[in-house]
Amino acid sequence: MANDTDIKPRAKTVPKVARPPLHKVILVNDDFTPRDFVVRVLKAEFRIPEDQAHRIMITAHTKGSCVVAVFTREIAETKAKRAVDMARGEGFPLLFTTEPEE
Ligand code: TYC
Repeated sequence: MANDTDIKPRAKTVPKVARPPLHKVILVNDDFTPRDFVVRVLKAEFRIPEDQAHRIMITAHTKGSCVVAVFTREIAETKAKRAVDMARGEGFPLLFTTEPEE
């Protein structure tokens, strides 16, 4: 039964779960790294299947760069660094950069 002591419920609070901002890993073209090696790095470090890795490599080769994938900042930076280290180990100038997604 309604009376003067009824407590008015507050407006429901919607719990906000903030999503971490994502960062792109970008593959940059160069004139020296062999195509096969670029594909091998994409497969090994980013777990990208052969056909997709080949398409990403060709896009970077023809357009100058290509987004490989997006991750949280730390994962993007770690993967980019490991991929670059893999290339340096073989003496290739291959470059992966990271940047925040719009
Ligand atoms: N341009 C290189 C070649 O012709 C291949 C290549 C593709 C290198 C993509 C880097 O991000 C790259 N051997």
